[in-house]
Amino acid sequence: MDKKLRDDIYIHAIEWVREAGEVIRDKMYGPLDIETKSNANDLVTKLDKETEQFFVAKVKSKFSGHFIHGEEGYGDSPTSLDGTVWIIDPIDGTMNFVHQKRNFAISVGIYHDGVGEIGLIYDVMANVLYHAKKGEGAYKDDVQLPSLPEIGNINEAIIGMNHFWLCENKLIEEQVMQKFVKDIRGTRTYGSAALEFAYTAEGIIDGYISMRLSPWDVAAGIVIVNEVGGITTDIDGKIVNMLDKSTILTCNSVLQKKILGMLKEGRK
Ligand code: 2AM
Ligand code: CA
Repeated sequence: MDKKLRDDIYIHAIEWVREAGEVIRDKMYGPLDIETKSNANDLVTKLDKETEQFFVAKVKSKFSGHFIHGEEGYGDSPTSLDGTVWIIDPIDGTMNFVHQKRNFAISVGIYHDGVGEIGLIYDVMANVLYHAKKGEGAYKDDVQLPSLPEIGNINEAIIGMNHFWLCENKLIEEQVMQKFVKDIRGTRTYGSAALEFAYTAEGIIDGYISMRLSPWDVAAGIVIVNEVGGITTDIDGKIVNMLDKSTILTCNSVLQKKILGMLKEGRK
């Protein structure tokens, strides 16, 4: 992608993410019109929808040839990654947004012909922006993030994951998941995949694993983690498909091999 064009897209994307965050902070204590989607705990609010509509309007007015792949379906729902595609989660961690009023993020990944070029994860309540352009490093606000810690033993690793995967896991034997949790140093559950990617990039957790995420949960995070030398695949070690749901493991490459090896033993 042309560097000048990418810089222009990046500047606008950051401006819109901050503007959307401000609107969310203003409106979040008003009526949220909470609905459920795939199950009783899969929540969506008026602000998820309005925020996505805001991005669709902004992107289409400034970059009319770009496509939008957004969680709430107001974009183009593209069937290919040809061209420039904005992969947007207007609120990642909606349960946190509704119940906790913190620990949710706006996640924007911008891909060109399938390559992740820009990643933005905005922690709305903390007013902290994690951002990266491919090949130019990852930043937390103005501070460049160093390369990931070279932790190579899983017994020193803190891994983000949802406890849900210990009780109902269609892909990995529960006993193997339990052994994994016992063998690592600790788990953390933040409830926002995007923030868990950002924390992995920051090195405050050593990785993040999930058995089911959507492209908008991970698109920005993959770009940011790449820039600090991390790697993201599905739990079989395959590249993540940005047009479909997927399992996810993100961490440094040494841990990745060890964790994939452990999980393979329990693969159903
Ligand atoms: P969301 O809040 O945008 O729905 C919670 O552990 C993480 O998983 C959040 O990033 C959440 O994103 C995502 N998530 C929740 N339910 C999901 C589902 N049914 N499919 C895919 N991702 C989901
Ligand atoms: Ca969401």
